[in-house]
Amino acid sequence: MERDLQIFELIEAENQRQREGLELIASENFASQQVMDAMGSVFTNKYAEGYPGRRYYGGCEVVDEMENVALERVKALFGAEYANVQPHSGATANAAVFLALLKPGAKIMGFDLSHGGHLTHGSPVNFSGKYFQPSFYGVEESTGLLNYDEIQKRAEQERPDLIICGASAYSRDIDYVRFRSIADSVGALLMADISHPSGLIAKGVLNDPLPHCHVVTTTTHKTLRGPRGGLIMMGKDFENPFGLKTPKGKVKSMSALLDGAVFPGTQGGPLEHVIAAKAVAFGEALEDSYMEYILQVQKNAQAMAGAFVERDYHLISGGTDNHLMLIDLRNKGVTGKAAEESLGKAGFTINKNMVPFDDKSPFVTSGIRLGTAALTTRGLKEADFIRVADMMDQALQQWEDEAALERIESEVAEWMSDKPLFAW
Ligand code: DSN
Repeated sequence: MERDLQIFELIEAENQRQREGLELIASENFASQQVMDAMGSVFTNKYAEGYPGRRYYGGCEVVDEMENVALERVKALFGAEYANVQPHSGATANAAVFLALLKPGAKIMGFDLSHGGHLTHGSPVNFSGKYFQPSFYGVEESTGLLNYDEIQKRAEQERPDLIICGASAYSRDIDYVRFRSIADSVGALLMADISHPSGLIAKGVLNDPLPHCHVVTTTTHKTLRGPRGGLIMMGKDFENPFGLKTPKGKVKSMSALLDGAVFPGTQGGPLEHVIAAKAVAFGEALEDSYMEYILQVQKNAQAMAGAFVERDYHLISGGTDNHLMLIDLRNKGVTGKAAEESLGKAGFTINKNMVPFDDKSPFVTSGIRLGTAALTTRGLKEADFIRVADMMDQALQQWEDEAALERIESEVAEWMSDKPLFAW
């Protein structure tokens, strides 16, 4: 069979695009070669519905061993008593948790998407807002921060069955102890979706939700730097505090409910090649070099945030504790959409983003979101991120000047030309 040049040429074009540009999308990263090798391995050929030791297919002995390694590594990484590495994505991990813990029509309370939450935390366009009754909390307009007294009041008004903490565009740490006390006070279960900061949480750089939240979900490809995928964990296999039942009416442990909700509840065959790549990434994250990487991600974010503030950019909450920042561009006379397009022409890959209390639509937006995880993987340090902020400022000041944007793009390509995607 001839090699599929059409697709492999496109893969090479994407490789070149990633190498020449400055990747600042907060949810992206560059996986190591061994993570990608595991993902492209023969495990892609194997069906393995079920769990290690209890599969619905023959020939699963090697898959079982590999999936158990993934489970042991991730439990050691997060200090978790329970993990399920099969969710195909963060969205399916969240869907499985809702299926396990809630009845259709149950009340959920999440972080408002336009304030930094996520689609799967109750958005009306998502399953979570269609099959459940959502309500939302947000940040304070004056500070850009979560106000836990207000969340408490909102929870008392709404009496949700499940509270979701965690966000995709919130640059500050989260008080999980306070969230648990709010959940307990209204009889709700508490789930943390740590998809964005999971790498920083794994290494103890941010607050740990596992001892406090009933369930924790995450993706594996953001700060965790693995393959695209999802993960569900519990710090402790809670003894089913609300007597939740299986469809057949049996009271089960939380872990049994969650496993059943992933398979057969929401998924069929697990992506064992992706699980192998997750195992490799968890192994990398257990190494000292990943600790250094995570500390550098945070230092870089602080350096870049400071550089933007010095250049009169309005950062929501004034700065960052993690790997990302949300910038309101209204004082700069450019929308998020125009900024994304112009910065793209200048060699920066970013995404437009709603800011809290935005007066523009999600297709236009007033802001942009930036993260440091990917460029830190390429080996950039604090001084480099100050240079990135300076070059972005120049591009934004000249956002309508095609020639200026082209000049900046050449400078970016020249700067990045000798930098590997994965430098650790
Ligand atoms: N799309 C992801 C992000 O960019 O944050 C969340 O799913």
